[in-house]
Amino acid sequence: MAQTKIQLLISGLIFLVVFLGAFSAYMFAQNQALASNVSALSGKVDQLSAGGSGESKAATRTFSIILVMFGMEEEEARHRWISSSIMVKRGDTVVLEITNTDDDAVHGFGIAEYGINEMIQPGETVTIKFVADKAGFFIFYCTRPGCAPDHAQQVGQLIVL
Ligand SMILES: [Cu+2]
Repeated sequence: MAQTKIQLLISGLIFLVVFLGAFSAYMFAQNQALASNVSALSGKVDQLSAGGSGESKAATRTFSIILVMFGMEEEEARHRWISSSIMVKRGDTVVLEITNTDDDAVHGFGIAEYGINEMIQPGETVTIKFVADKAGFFIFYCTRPGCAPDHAQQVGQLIVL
């Protein structure tokens, strides 16, 4: 009886060791895949701006970001940043030309980690220039609470590789 329990315990332990081994191998492979995806993306950003040279040099990258309104009534209107996702390389100089197409409300544009907080009047375009010296994933958002009922959904992302 005692022997059966010990046998059961040992086979349980063996199973656990094999399972953990397989799991770590799987996680390691996932990590490698992610790392190679990031470096492939990084190369893509270079190609896009340098016309296919693939060289890794800091560049100036300009983007248009337009706050677009969907829906007729202000109460139901949905505001979205288009483009809502921009990607650069660390060290790049980023120029954002941001337009507020909402005729009725002032909106703002902020990226907390980069100390950016600009007010944009209805119909106005504001240009922001900064060096993307921090790598990571940053949310950009409207900085004018109360601009519209969907204020909290006025978000996008800056990815710095
Ligand atoms: Cu807003």
